Amino acid sequence: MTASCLRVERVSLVDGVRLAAREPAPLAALCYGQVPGAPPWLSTVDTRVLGAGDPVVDFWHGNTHAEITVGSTGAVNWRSDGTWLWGSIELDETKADARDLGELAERAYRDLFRTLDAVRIPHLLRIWNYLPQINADGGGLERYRQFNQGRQQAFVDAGQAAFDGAPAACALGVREGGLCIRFLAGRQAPVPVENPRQVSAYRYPDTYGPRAPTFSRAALADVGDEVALFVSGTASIVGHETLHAGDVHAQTRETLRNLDALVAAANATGGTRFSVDALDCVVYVRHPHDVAAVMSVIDEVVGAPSRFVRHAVVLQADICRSDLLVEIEAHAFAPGRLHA
Ligand code: 3EB
Repeated sequence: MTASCLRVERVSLVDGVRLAAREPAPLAALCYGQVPGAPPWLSTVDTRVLGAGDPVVDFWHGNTHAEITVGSTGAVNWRSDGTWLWGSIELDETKADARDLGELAERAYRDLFRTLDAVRIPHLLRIWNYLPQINADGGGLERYRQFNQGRQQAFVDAGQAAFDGAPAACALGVREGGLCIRFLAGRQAPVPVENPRQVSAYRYPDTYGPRAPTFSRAALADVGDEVALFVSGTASIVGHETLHAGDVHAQTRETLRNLDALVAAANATGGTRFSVDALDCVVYVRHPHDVAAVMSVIDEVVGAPSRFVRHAVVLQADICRSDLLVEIEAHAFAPGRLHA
């Protein structure tokens, strides 16, 4: 069923530059790592690649036979093959005259929802958020908490699912640059998945900020005769509390336990057979000197020969709670069908 085909091809930047010239053009190219003078077809995530790694590109391919329409709606640059919609927002905070990061996020998300209306692809599946100075004080409130205020407000104002049914997401901190948001939307509502070990993020108590973060722990979507799994940023949180503050080994183990629980919950929901060792992941590490420790735990628990380890992208980034040292997000495809 090519009608809703979607797949991701993860390649090195060097191969990516070569492959970008291919026809048909991909729906999107999300590049992890710093690329001075990045070509316009690359959506870059401006963070350091850790370990021996070079920048990596995830090519998102939609319907190979459909023509790609390109447009912009407010702050959103978007591409669509008629079935899938990829959007990219970059807002320079120093130039936008927003009161704070919350107001900027609210505007960004307002334009995001206008884009879904304009392109008529209504359902958000996955969002990538990159916030400059995520843990810094924004004038009485941490900037991540301000972001959460504006994000949730925009969801509510647009009549979008801000609680149950929210899309999968991640929110990481980058040192400099603007507010950077990427998103993938489709024609069918995703099936949200929560982690039984964790309080849903949209139900976090207000000790983590006046408005809760807006995301589901994971989302499932039909993609032809396969099911796509989008795993949100996952960290060492049990219930709603951070565990193992200051212990990067234990945080990595706890994060992997959460991924296990989440994949089991996804399989129970969708009748699929995803497994952690076959996920394509991105590992965010706060302190570059922790990368060896993080990877040694992952090697030991998941297995060094696994696809998870072989395809892992390891990046330096700040995590949305200042006591979190590591966070892992992922996607995967497996045979199955959610909706008849
Ligand atoms: C957590 O579980 C860790 O604000 O969009 C993970 C994934 C986290 C997404 C977001 C935040 C977000 O709360 C942080």
